[in-house]
Amino acid sequence: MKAVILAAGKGERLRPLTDDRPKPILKIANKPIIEYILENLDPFVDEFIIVVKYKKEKIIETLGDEFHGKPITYVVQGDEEGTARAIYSAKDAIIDEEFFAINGDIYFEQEAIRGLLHTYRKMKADGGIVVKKFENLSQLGLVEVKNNLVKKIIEKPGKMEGFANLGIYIFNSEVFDFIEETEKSERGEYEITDTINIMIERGKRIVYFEYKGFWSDIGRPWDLLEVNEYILKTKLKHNIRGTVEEGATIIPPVEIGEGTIVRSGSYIIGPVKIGKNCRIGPNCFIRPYTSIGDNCHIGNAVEVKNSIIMDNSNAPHLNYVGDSIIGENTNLGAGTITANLRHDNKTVKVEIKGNLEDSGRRKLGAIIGHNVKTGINVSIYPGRKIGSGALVGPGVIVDKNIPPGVLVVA
Ligand code: TTP
Repeated sequence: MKAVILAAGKGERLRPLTDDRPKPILKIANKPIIEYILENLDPFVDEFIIVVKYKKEKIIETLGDEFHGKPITYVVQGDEEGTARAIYSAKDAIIDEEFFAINGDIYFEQEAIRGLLHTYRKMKADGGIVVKKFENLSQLGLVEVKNNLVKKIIEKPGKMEGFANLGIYIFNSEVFDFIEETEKSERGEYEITDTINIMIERGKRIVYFEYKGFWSDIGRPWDLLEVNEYILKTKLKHNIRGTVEEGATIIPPVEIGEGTIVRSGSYIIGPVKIGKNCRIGPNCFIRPYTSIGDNCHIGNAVEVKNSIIMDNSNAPHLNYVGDSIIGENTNLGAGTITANLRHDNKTVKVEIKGNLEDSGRRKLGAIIGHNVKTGINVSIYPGRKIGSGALVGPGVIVDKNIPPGVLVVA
């Protein structure tokens, strides 16, 4: 059986982290999002088909042409947008067979795939979808069900309780005929949920599997923190491969990669994951739910908590990084501080595609892109974004988002 993974989207809500790369290769707990999906599919499939478009070279470079010995075929989505067109791009690679189709930007447990396949086979259905009960479906798709079958899918139905569409499907090749009949939705895209509604109207039997485990649709920056926390909390095993100097304190579970040195006076409270060839300390404080990539430097008098720091980035002297995300190849100047809490204790709002959105989090720090440099004593307000390639001069107070590639001086 094959699996089609949709990875052609622009990931605009995740800017600046997607300024120069597609969302599925962003790392959470030091592994690209898409690799977790491939791992979940691995026992059930013999070939992966990845639909790419936006910055496609970066996905191909990251994954190569096989995963766990199984071939990966890349297909490029055409000009028309939407999940239905994304799936249609795989038509020539799927001849008269069943296949999984999965959004390339979600995190879930393998049980979702196993349960879907089992239900689909048992019911001899024409298609299937994974659902999960939510109290508030406003950002999700409502799946109405009756007599073990899907009745209808309604996009963003508002604040109500019900089964959400998790973006995990099983089809056979006849779905391509129904995609050809699918028209553009109100938001100007061809949606696979509309295709499923057409299939149901024509008497096709679409089954659902109710999944009860953790699932996250990684759309906005704080979703990365939520998934990072979940992975570290539930999967991390204490494993020290690097060197820990005498006088450093490590409270498990902490994973430390090969070639990393943790110097004296550092205090690390797990769950924390640190990649390869990092320099940690002396005298730093790393608190739970922190992932630090490869080749990073966390130096003297630096505190990091509940954050993601991607490969080749440094917080080398006198920094506080709290509830923040820092992209690759980024350097914080001495004294660069992220604020992660408002004085009025209100939840932090973040500008997403021009609209101010409530993250729902009382604590949220900075979202810093790739290849950024901040000068000494830069102070960053909660929920502010710094675009990739930006240079932020000494003493700047970042109270507004900074676009990519600009120089900002105090
Ligand atoms: P979305 O999350 O709706 O889109 P996106 O990833 O581009 O993000 P944003 O809205 O922030 O720009 O997409 C759901 C999944 O489908 C995701 O895995 C990307 C994929 N997709 C495609 O492969 N092709 C497409 O044309 C679209 C719209 C999405």
